[in-house]
Amino acid sequence: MTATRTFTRVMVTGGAGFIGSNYVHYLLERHPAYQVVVVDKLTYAGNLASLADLDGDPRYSFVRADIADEAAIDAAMQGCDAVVNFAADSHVDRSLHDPGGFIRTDVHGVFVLLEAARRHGVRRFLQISTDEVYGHFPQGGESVETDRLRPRNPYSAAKAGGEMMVNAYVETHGLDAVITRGSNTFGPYQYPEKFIPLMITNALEDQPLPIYGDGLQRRDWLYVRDHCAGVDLVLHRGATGEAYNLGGGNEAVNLDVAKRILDRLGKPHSLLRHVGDRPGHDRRYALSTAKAEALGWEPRHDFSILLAETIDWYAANQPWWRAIKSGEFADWYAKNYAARGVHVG
Ligand code: NAD
Ligand code: TDX
Repeated sequence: MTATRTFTRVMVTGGAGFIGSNYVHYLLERHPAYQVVVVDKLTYAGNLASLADLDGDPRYSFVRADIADEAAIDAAMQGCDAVVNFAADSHVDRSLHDPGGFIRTDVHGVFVLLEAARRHGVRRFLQISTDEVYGHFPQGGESVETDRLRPRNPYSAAKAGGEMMVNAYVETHGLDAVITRGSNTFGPYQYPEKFIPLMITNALEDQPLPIYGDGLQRRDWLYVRDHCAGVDLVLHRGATGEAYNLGGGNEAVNLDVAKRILDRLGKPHSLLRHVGDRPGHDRRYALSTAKAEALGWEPRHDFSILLAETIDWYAANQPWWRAIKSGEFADWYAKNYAARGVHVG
């Protein structure tokens, strides 16, 4: 029987991002006596609007800092007994343009957090990792936690590097750390560079939906709240030094997902545009989740309902994503998509 831990003050790094902000809400709902310290650099992907409802809540505080800044992290970690690290450069396409930034945050930043956690006697460290560390599994079957890591792009290589550093601190310093490897996550507050929110928001704007290559790549979709529930369970009950897969059990072909989005919004399939493929594009990810389920994780598998809810959220919350799309995003879109043959502007 695995013991359930409790904490008083949890540092959530990257808490202004997509999954991190959903997790901060989840954590305070599930554990109303906890304090949460959000540490976030507020890169293009960080958005305090996603946490605005917590302003004034005495349990919540926010520190703007880079996880690679030793002094700032040292100060922010005072009094924290757990750290959950969501902070990362997280978009594969951006790692093809600027891999250096990914090494700084996803490898070096993890090291800075681990060092601080060791010095402060943090009782539990949870590193948020990804199914991409396994590399792709094109022929059917599922990755299990003991499989060799074979990352195939700079993002996933950096995430695998972060995992290695976590393992080093478990082995050499006895740090109580755990790892989760989530699959493709979707839901409210996701930056619209990622596939599902990009397809939804482009459709709402009557813009073309860029499909990389043949569009027959497969992803396993995990609803963000299920991802948060898995993270929370592993934080409280995971065994030291172990990694846990968190997959949604919703394997789908990209092109089909895009068509479902168009159908829900009543938009024509003629908006689909096959464009130049992503270099080194992983064809398929799939995770065995038996280990997390043995711990008590129960994801809600109904992709149709959850995708429809997500589409409706983006349709109802247009100011949230329109503010993003009018800013830094426009430069990113021109840089990434013009090179793939999309007419931009
Ligand atoms: P996101 O890009 O939406 O958010 C990342 C957050 O981290 C942002 O708030 C950003 O400002 C912050 N950040 C970036 N660099 C930082 C730094 N150096 N210091 C402090 N803060 C920094 O990412 P997401 O999709 O919410 O992903 C969160 C985590 O989950 C990442 O570690 C990612 O690798 C992992 N993950 C994501 C998915 C997915 O499908 N989105 C799936 C599996 C795992
Ligand atoms: O414009 C697009 N067209 C397209 O066909 C984009 C942005 C994506 N795609 C394809 C590429 C992938 O096969 O859709 C699929 C999903 O792409 P992304 O949303 O970029 O996700 P992916 O590369 O699969 O990585 C995601 O899952 C693992 C997250 O971004 C990572 O942070 C996570 O670790």
